[in-house]
Amino acid sequence: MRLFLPLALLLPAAVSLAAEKPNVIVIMADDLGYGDISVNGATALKTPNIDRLAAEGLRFTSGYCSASTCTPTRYSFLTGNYAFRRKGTGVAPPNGHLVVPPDTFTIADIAKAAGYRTAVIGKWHLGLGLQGKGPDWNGAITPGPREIGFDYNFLLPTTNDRVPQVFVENDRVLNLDPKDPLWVGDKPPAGEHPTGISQRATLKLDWSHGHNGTIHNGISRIGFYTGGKAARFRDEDLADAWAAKSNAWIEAHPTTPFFLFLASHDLHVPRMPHERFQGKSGLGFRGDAILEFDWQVGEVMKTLDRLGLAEKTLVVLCSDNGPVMDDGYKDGALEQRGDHRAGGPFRGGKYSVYEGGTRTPFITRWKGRISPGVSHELVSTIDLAASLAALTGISLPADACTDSFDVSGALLGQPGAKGREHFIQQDNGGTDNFGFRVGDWKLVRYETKFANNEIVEQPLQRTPAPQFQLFDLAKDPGESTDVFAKHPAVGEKMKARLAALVAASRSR
Ligand code: NG6
Ligand code: CA
Repeated sequence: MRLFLPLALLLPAAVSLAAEKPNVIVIMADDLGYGDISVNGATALKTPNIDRLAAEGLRFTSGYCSASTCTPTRYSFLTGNYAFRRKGTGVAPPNGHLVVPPDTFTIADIAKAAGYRTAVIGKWHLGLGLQGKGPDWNGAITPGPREIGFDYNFLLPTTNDRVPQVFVENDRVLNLDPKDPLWVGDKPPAGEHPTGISQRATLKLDWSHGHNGTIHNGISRIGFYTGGKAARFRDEDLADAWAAKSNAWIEAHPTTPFFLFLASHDLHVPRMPHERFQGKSGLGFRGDAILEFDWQVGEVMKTLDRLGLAEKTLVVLCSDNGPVMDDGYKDGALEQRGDHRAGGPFRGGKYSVYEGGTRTPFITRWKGRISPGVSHELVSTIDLAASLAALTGISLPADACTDSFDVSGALLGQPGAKGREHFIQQDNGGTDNFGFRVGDWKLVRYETKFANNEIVEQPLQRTPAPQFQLFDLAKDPGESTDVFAKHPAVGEKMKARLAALVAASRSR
């Protein structure tokens, strides 16, 4: 009896939870450019699964990640805070500590507060372990995702051009033999240790810059490691691992609402797709990795269809930054690109605050709830936290998600619903270079007076640039004509507004 009463009282809530609150899957690609998918105009290759997602959902023409490198975008997606507000959120090194403080109220905490089960599967690249210590590779690797709201995690701990090539499941290196401990360092170990410099002739994928440390699977990396031989994976098998783990996790409890952050490693370097995708795009391994990513999207959709969950699940497809060709390995991306334009109509790519650095594929699908179409509203991965809170009826603590706006109406394509009014784009860490979009105006601010990777279809460049530039994206989406001198009042106003938003502790 005593048990019966609370259960009976809980029932209506549980029923309405299942009826109202969608499962949420955020599929984040790595270095996928706006123009890399056929639904956004690519013709050199086809992405049928992503195209189907778009045909059944909403495709955004102004969907952004918040930074043009990986770690700051992911930090902001999880926390709803601009990464430039917190030091140490630039690209994380192999032994980096967890850059999200465990007391942060994250998007995973929002999902948990709403009664969801939560998981992150795929590339992490936000550091693990305590500040000053980093990950204890041979012990319990905490704090990590479990300390910031994820019930389950299956990770590539850094990014695959950085060491080590092992999976972390929850807080342990998977399949680690204690008799063969894993050592990770930023200097080579004492004694004979083959690297991309000493054994360059043996590599199956040669490096072009950096990436000449420890060799694993014929590919040299950033950083050094020894041991953990039984735990090491093959680069070619990463996508299969993400698909298998995601499907298994979804299938384990399909009736409890869930939040899954599925972070693919495609198409980050070293691009080493599975053999069944190699050579299939005709654009080299970069194009083949796009096909592999598209396949992963298809696998998730198949699972949702099989379990009858497509009508109960909001799928968000996005990228962590814009495209890059040669990012450190000689994989032929530049030479074999043909007519393919990875950034679509936009200028700049990864590392850039021009549009191509952050304006990336962005698609939402919730069958039966989102009317298929195209949206020109401005939305960003940083808004997913506040939007999820709104969708699930969770009120945000005042000091949480300080730069995340509730754009849930725009994400669901509700008539008249608006996206953001303004948006700050950053490159890596720091408060140097910004893009700032207000309506169709775009201010570019280079404290460094150098633009990074402004022409994606060339080797990485650092080009001298004026400190401030203004573009009218309505007329000039490719940011080719600086109109600051023509519209000084607009430019000055945006300079001041950007400076104020950067100096403030929040924008929400
Ligand atoms: C850069 C690396 C690049 C890539 C990037 C991070 C060199 C020369 N370049 O420092 O290869 O790893 O960091 O990419 O080492 S991200 O998508 O994870 O942010
Ligand atoms: Ca990236």
